[in-house]
Amino acid sequence: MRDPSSPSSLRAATLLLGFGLIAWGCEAPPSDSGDAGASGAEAGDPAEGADSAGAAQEAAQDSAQEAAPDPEAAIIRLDPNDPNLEVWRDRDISDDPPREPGPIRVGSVLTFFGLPVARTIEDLVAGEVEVAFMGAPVDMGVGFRGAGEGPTAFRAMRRSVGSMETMVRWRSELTAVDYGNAPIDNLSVERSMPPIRRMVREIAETGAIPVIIGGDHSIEFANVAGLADVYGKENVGVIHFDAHYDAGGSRSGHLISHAQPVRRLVDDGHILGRNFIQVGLRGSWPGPDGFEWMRENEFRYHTMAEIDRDGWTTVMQRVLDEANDGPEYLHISFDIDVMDPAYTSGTGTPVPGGLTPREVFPIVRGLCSENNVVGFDLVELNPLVDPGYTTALNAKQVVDECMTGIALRKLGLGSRDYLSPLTRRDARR
Ligand SMILES: [Mn+2]
Repeated sequence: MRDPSSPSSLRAATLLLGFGLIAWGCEAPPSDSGDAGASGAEAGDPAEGADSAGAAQEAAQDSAQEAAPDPEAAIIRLDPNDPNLEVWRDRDISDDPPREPGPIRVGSVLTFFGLPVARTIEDLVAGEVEVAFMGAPVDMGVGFRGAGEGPTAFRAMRRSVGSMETMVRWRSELTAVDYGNAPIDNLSVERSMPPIRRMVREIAETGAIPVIIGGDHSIEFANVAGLADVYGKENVGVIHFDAHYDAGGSRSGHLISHAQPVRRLVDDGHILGRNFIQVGLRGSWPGPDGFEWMRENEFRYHTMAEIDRDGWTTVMQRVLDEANDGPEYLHISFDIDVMDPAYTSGTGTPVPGGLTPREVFPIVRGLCSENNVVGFDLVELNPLVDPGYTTALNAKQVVDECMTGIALRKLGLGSRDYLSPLTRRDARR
């Protein structure tokens, strides 16, 4: 064996290191590979005397710092002197008239399902609110505008609620309010996460169920992190309905977008991978790396390929059984693109071959009736590309089915199979 301190060994070691970094860069997202390649090239210079990975990286960093700044790489910073810099952090209720706390009826003003409005935590508590809807109009996580108009489109839908299937009108069974929109920074996904998370936490701390209408799927991070803050990191399960697995790596340096909330939640320790169930995955993303990552983290997932092979009824029972086998509390994150674009073309990243309304409505109603649902989000409704309001109509129905399920559970009728005797052929007299 050669002396490890000899120059040739050093060169071999540093070249290997460089090769290793480049090879790692190939597996990493494209944005990372450039940096890794540059470090590898610099670490390959034996004159730097690198005898370990740490020393090589330090040398690379030193030379990077000494290099003249690249004017094209300059980051334009936020203006710390702008008096409105932090205005996005809090909802402004300073103009509200003095009043007794409690939900406020607002007549024909558009609210989610025509519900009364609540403005403060005190309103939620005084009204003994069980479900608080809120809007999270983030759309820069998609990369183009439109999903941010989701809450507005949702509030504009017809107000009828309830289902003939169960003969339950959830509006009569549950105390629900429109809690308004989260005060996001509509120029920044990153800065929009804290106010959404805080609002979700606020609602959950009163014991109410936050129902968050997006907005793009980046908000799943804030929603689940907010619930984990209240219920505990190991106690919350998530069912992620989506064509995409949304656990992507760095995107041009960004660590949160509509393609990354699941990765952030797991990698940052807000939720355990084994408490995550994915339903409806299809199309070109992820490749093997993404599926390997899910397996390493003990995810459960159900692709459209599984549904095509085994049939929806079978897979639906599997998902319902897995949810019952999960932790005490459940959040459902419903990306409208899990449904086929025939029903939901009004979304940012449609993928053909998705679920039908006939498949989606019973599973959502079943999940919400059999489980202790503590949160629900409906995301990626983009009314700007929704001809005929088809997507908004289906999105509203998905949420309506969950509300019916929650009402069934409260009435002691919580079962995936529950149907009113009046609508069942086998119960006919
Ligand atoms: Mn998604």
